Amino acid sequence: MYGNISVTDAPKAGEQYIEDPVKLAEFEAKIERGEKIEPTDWMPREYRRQLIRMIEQHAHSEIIGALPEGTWITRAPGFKRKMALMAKVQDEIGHGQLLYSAAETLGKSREEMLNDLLSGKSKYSNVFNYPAETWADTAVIAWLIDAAAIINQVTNAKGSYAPYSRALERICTEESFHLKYGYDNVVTLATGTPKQREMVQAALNRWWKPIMHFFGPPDKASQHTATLMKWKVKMASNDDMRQQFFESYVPKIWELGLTVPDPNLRKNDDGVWEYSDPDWDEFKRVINGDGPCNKERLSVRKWVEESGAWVRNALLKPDARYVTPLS
Ligand code: FAQ
Repeated sequence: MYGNISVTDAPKAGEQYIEDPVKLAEFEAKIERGEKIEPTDWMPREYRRQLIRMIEQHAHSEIIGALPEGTWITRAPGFKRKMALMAKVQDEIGHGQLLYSAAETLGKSREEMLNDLLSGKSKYSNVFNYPAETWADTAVIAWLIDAAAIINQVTNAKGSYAPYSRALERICTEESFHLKYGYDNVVTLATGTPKQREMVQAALNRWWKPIMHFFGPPDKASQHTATLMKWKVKMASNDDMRQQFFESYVPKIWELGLTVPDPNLRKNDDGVWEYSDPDWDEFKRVINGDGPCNKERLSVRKWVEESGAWVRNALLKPDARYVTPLS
């Protein structure tokens, strides 16, 4: 359907390319009017490159993001929690599917994207490089990481690239169930036994810093925000989304009698939340492959790719006869 486009049209990072000024002006006027860009419309090479980078990273985050919670399916406390967690993990993989399809409309094949994930060329969200040590960690992930993702995705669903907007709208509907499921788990633990309260507080303490990093570096250090906001791919800056998160979720955390591991976190008279620097050096290490679980996450993904290859090959050759490996 989109076979007339090639990713080779996209410039490499840092490469300067002069676009046709008339086409560029028409494109920017269209974006200014709030119109959407479809895959077959003309677009600047840098717009295409940026979208591939961002949507691909988002897709990888969904499939790698299923892993920390996925490890708890067999250990979920009770049948209902197990069913709900299984459904959530399946949803995350489905989001990956939607997002890879959206990125493919820009001309990069899924195989190429997955190869770039495995080789470390392409990033995925920092948060999924930390372990889910206890059941309470899954509760915090499902409540607060899904909350952070919803803030980002509801905002960017209004963005200019139509296939990404459509995917985000669908994803947000499902994520809002995840958030309710996560909140229910956190409330259960926070209003439970002293041991359960202790577990959920410890989990919140562990996840706070990765969640602060989730929204990306401060605006003054963000490389891509200016370009992405100019073309309405990103509809709010990293700092604005972080502020939105404080505003919506810190009061809810406090309401449950839980605390946030940042003694400087407070809302100033001007309505702006003040917070401590969340160690941006750690953020850089984690997103560049040196977090607590980066190697484990990629090795699981590699194993999945290899062990599922026969299924994909079979699907590509519907007439061939295969014997299902039994061991
Ligand atoms: N993690 O110039 P900026 C989910 C990189 S989905 C890793 O500010 P930008 C669902 C950035 O790529 C979660 N890397 O970048 C779920 C760039 O490096 P590059 C994912 C990060 O693009 C829930 C460099 O730093 N969501 O959670 C991160 O303007 C529960 C400079 O940064 C999305 O991907 C980070 N947190 O803004 C699943 C949403 N932040 O590429 C399972 C779409 C920055 O030049 C369980 N993406 N970097 O090598 C976005 O909205 C944006 O890309 C940002 C970053 C806001 C993430």
